[in-house]
Amino acid sequence: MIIRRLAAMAGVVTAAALLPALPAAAHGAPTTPISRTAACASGGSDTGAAACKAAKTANGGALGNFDNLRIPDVNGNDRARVPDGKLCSGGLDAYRGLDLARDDFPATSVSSGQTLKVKYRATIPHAGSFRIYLTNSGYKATKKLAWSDLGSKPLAEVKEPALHDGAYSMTVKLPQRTGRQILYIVWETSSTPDTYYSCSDLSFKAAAKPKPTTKAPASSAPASKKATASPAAAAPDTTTSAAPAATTEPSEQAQVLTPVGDQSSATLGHSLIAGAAVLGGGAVLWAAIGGIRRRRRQS
Ligand SMILES: [Cu+2]
Repeated sequence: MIIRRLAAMAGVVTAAALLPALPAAAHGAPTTPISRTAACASGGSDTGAAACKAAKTANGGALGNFDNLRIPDVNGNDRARVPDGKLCSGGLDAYRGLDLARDDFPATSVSSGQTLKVKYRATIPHAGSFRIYLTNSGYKATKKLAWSDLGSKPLAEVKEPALHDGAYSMTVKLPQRTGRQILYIVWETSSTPDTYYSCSDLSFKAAAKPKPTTKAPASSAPASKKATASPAAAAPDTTTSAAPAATTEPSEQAQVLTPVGDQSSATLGHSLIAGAAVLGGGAVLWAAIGGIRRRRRQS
């Protein structure tokens, strides 16, 4: 009898140990400007971009969950833990396709000097701080991202930003850049051991050309307006390498993403949720085993 009870208990403990791997393992990633994880990885907005398809192929199938690119116990030593050339994947196998050196990952169109809104979707909020880096002007999208591309200091450091509608909101002023760049965001949480990494591709608009100094006569104003309007509007767009479909509207992105337990409070870490899952699962299993044993005794 004692042996049977012990065996049943062992079964519950084993099953409970497997449970945390199932749900509730979801945390966060930037949706504005859209990150490679949010654009390409599982549970993201599934943009279907060619770069995302290539990333999945390079990964040998599906990528990991968009909000789960994290490494435990980094404690601020990002450069020691994340290898050069693997910054976008954090060096994690499940995301290695995101390291591809391509200039057509879904990108956000920005301007030099712009104050950029950053929305970091928190499927499970955690206390912590963000370090936001931008690639140097010498960065080339044809090379895999390395730490030397980012400079020694982040563009911005934000501690405990406000959480609005399931996303941390921050702003960062963009310096002078041209063409393709990457906003590299590190989220070091303090309520869990994890640090999260992400690459958001940016496409800087070409600087506005100085207006031609020749003034048209006043009488021809309506005609010249029409003539200059369309070429001027079309010209800057062609300088970005992203296809029009690839540049994404931030507000739409957030809605497409599938939230997982996004209403949990900041203090309620995923470890607590996992713990609850273990207890709940254990109770269900215990009841089930009890039922089987009772039935066996009756027969
Ligand atoms: Cu988490």
